Parts: sequence; structure tokens; C-alpha cells
Amino acid sequence: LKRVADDVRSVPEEKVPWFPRQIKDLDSCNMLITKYDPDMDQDHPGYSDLEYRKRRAFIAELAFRYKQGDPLPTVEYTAEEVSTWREVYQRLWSIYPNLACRQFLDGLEQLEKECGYGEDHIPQLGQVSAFLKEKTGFQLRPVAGLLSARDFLASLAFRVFQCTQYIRHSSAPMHSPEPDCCHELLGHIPMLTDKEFAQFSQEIGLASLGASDDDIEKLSTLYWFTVEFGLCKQNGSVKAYGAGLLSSYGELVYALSNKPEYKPFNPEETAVQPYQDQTYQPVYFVSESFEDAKTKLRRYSATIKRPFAVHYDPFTCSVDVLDQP
Ligand code: TIH
Ligand code: FE2
Repeated sequence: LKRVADDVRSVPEEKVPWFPRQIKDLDSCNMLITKYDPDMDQDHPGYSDLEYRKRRAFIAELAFRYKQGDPLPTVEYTAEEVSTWREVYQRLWSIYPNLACRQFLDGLEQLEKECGYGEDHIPQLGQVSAFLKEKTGFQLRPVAGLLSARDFLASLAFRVFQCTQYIRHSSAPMHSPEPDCCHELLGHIPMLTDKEFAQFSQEIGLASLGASDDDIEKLSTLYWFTVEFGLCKQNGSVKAYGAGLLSSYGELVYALSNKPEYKPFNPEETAVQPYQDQTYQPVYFVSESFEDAKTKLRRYSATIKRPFAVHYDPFTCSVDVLDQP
């Protein structure tokens, strides 16, 4: 797929990477990073489980075929898949009240009351997307695996959250190096029911459109240490708001033990912190409050320099590109 920047007329001398201008352009934001998938990674718990790999290929195909506006695919989960979900759900539930931030607990409570969340059933993306749309205007689209940072962030500009639909391997329910439906549904979705969180997620997305590779790297590192692995102070103790923590029993317990290193959240510093994604993080960033993380991250996103400005038009679900002389 060749992408050209010919529609960004406003920037003659600079080369601006292609970016989606309309929500349907997200059909082209599908660059996958396959380093952790079960066909490529010999350390993946499903690598030698051919049955699992076949199932993954089937669910991936649903995402490959998806076009913006299609109804979200429904997956009939097997008894084994539901039992993995149950184990993840129960284990996490036993520690959420102590370790998760208030906004997350509020979101999850609503999802349990109004959106069919529970330990016996893996929620379907269609139902969750309809619910989120009413809460914060976010909608879901299926994705086959881990997306490139540029494509993932771009979708946030349109209040679209890209969700995997397969579940982790049953032999390793407490941590997965890849996103899976436990990670999306338990880690991300409760936070996306929060209006302000939704707003700032979209702002990170808007800041990423047409940004340089260097700025994408910084934005995705920031995203990593906040939206994925962020901690914040709340009522005198430290709580998790990062989705990568809230979907991994193993890492959630570890992050809030006294083993890892903590640093105060400061976007300029956090944006250049090296990170690794194979196992637990060696360092976590702690914000003074959840609100403080949002404000600082927003402020930082707004400083990313581009030779043009973008404005999201919610009526047409498109991005206006404005000249910045
Ligand atoms: N490690 C997380 C989990 O086990 O749920 C999943 C991911 C978080 C960030 C990227 S993949
Ligand atoms: Fe994630």
C-alpha cells in the first residue's frame, strides 16, 4: 500500500507523512507489528499450539475483512476461551478494589450493570461499542493484532479505539505480551467511559496526525507510560489507571509492590524513557492525581510542532487541515 501526502497541499517544502482525513480512511491504518504474535514469536505461549494458532488466524481474518461502518464481527467464544476470561476476570476482580483508580472502578461498575460485563461471558465488541458511543462518543473497530503506533494513535483522533478480539493463551492468563480481548475490554474500555479521558485520548490522536517519526516515538512512549502503565496518587495511596496493568494480574500486583522503580510523571522526561514490552516494566511513572496526568499529557501533546493545524469536525467525522503560515 503506497501512501502519498499529495492531499496535504498546505505544506510545500516539508514532507508530511500520510494521515487519515476521514473516518473511513482508517481502513488504511492497518499496519501490524507481528513480533509478538504466536506465528512469529517462539516464546509466545501459543507458539506450539496449532489449534490456538488456527483460531487466531480465523479471528484475525474477521478484522482484515472489516471496513469502517460494517457491523462489528461477533465471535462465538469456546468454553475454553470463556474459562480463560473467567480466570482473568476473577483474579483481577479480587485486587481491583484496592489497586485500581476510582475512575476505572466507576467505569467497570457501569459496564457490569448496563453492558453485560461479568465473569461468565466475554462481551461482544458490538455491544460495547454502542455503549461507549453513548457515553463518550468512542467507537470500536476490530484489529488483527498489535498495530503500529502511528496507525493506532491516528484512530484515536476519530474517537475510534482499535480492539483485538482473540483471547490470550489459556496457559498464561496473568500476563500477555500482546494485546487481547481481556486487555481491551478490562484494561481500556472502563477508562474510555470517562468523558475527560476520552477527550484527552482524542487529543493525543490529533497531535499524532502527520507528526514526524520522532514525535510519534515520543507520543507513543508517553502513551505507553500513561494510558498503558500509568499510576496515580488517589486519597493518599498509589493506584493504577494504565490498561496494561489493569488487564494483567501479574503486573498489577508487581507494579504496586515495592519492587519496581517509580518516577514522578513529567512528559518531557517520560517521552524519552526507554521501555520494553516483553515483560513487566522496570519503571513506572506516578502522577500527583489522575487529573494531573491528563492535564500534563494534554499540554505536552499540544506542543508538538507541525507546519499545519488540525481540527476535528464531529459532524462529518473528518479532520480539517488548516494552514499555519
Ligand atoms: N501485558 C498486558 C496484559 O497482560 O494484559 C497486555 C498489553 C499491554 C500493553 C501492550 S500489550
Ligand atoms: Fe493497550
